[in-house]
Amino acid sequence: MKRILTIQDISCVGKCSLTVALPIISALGVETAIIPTAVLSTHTMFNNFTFKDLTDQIEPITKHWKSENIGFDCIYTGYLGSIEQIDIIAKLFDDFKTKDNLIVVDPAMADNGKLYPAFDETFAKAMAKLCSKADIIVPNITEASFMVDMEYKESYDEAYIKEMLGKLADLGARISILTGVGFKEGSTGVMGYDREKNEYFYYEHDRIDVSYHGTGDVFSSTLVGSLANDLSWQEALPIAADYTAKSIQLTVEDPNGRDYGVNFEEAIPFLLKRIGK
Ligand code: PXL
Repeated sequence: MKRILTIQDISCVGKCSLTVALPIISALGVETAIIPTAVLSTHTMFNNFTFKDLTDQIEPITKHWKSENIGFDCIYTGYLGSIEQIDIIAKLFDDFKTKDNLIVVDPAMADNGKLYPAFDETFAKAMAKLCSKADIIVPNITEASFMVDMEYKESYDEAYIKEMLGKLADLGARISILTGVGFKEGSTGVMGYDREKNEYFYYEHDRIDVSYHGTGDVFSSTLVGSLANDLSWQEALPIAADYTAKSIQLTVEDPNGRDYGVNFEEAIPFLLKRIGK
């Protein structure tokens, strides 16, 4: 069984970050080790959330793992709380990178043209530096625009997206994947670019016109879990996109649905069927 390490906060209520990554990656039959970077009562879109920083735990945890010879097939980072934390995780990448394992960075820090409340442009530049150490990066268009200094656009053409992917590739990762890319009314999708092969891949699907938190985490967790099932990134992208869309659809259809996150739980059977488990 493959073993993934995912590093992100645990928002106790909110259906994002670790409370999404753990169940999804585990459901895909992959061992999921974690480093919780902070404990929050809820995600940061609630008011008055509590926040306990755990940065000082990261190095003791990894030091213990080193002494036990514990390694990982993949390291996947999501929402991170501070530049100090990013610097420590950059060092962790150096310590745990092997010639075969995969580093995936989802620079979860912004959406809909705006940075999340806790972040500023200096943080976005630090995240861009972390992306330069990854094999695969998974920003949305807003996050990419902050990292590569391009104007954020709500409507755009393929040339804009390809320019953005080119600039993301220049950060250093082999594969750059942009989420939330739609070229026509009623559609959205994901476009990836493999820098070494100079290859693009686009997957488009129907857009459900609602916005929930944690959908990026559902997408990235599914991508990472699918890669750990030995799928190529081009095979994994449609699965991650379809599962995220299914989770959104179930949330919209559920009269008792939570508006702070999506119903990824009841979509797990769909995911397993989609991946052939
Ligand atoms: O899903 C991204 C995310 C993760 N963790 C925390 C968040 C958010 C988005 O707002 O606030 C704490």
